[in-house]
Amino acid sequence: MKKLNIGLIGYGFMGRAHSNAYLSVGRFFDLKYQPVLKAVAARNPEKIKQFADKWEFQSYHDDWRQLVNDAEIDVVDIASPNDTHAEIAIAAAQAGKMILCEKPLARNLQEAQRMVDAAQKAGVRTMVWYNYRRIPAVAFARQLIASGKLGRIFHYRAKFLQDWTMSPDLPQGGAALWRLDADVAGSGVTGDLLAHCIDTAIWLNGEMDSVSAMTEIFIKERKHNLTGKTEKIGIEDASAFLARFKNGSLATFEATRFARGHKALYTLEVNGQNGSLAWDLHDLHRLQWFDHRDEGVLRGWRSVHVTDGDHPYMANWWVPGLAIGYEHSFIHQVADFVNSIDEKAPAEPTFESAMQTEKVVHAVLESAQSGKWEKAS
Ligand code: SOE
Repeated sequence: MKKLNIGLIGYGFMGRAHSNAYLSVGRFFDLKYQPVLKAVAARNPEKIKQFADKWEFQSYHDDWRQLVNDAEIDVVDIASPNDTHAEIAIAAAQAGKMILCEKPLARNLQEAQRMVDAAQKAGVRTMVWYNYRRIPAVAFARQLIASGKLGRIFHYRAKFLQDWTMSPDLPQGGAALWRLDADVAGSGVTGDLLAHCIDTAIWLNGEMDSVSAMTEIFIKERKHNLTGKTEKIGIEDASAFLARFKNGSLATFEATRFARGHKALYTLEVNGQNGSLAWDLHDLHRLQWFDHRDEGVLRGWRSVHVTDGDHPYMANWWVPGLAIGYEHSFIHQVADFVNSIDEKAPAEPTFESAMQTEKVVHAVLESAQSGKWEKAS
């Protein structure tokens, strides 16, 4: 089988999720190319060596430019903090590489557009790691909606709740806490958490027309790990918005890092003319389904265990009834990307289609400032 040489940038939480996916995918999926962990790059020379050894990368660099300019690398995979995405992606496009990039695509709309332009100019394949699309129950929800089973959609409802930043003693900045530093992250929960909800929503229910949002920074200052000084916080701790979709449906979205007791509660619900569906990340292998066309006396919510060979991706795993988890969504995304190479249709979302999510994120932040409804596409 032909090899696909991967050059990964970043060794954090996502560096591990992606490395695991490249190593596992060929054992479970029939692939046109076999990913090879060719090189990994990050700033800290010691840590990157340890990471390369642990995950069996063939080489490592403490400067991502060496990896991007290596003629043997086919795919540059950006799993480093948000402030690095644009510079690396543009250099990778100019070097003619395929590019995978962690979400959100960039810190803001302008940076994201420059990435899209560079990739289009170079004619290179791209994909953004919105992994929740590849959870079998979520992919199954998409099949049900696309088949028309729900009929006309009236409502979409999503939330992503966490509580890990509630302590005022938690500092901002540096390796593990760059998500709290506005210069690095771009935005707070809007780009970090709502971006997932928006990506899934657009995929399931089409484009959004307009949004009306509110955001809040509950803790206004935190010590900065890099300067040692107490500095202003520029990222929102909570963000909620109302949306109108182009198909006429109404929606509510909420994300926060201040929902005490919740660690990563991503839930979504869709209500249509004939039925409704609901999904919860804490029970990710189940899809709740209600069909109004059922016989009246038997009508009720069904909890479908999405582990059958007929369910999306599941034929590649165990026997019916045995569940898979979070990390598998990344494996599915690699499988889809690798098998899209040489095909006309790209694996979604590409940089270009992820701009729809970037536009909504931008509109949400604008609306929270202006206090007005803002166009989202
Ligand atoms: C933040 O805590 C975070 O890790 C996000 O950055 C991820 O994208 C999300 O999937 C889980 O939460």
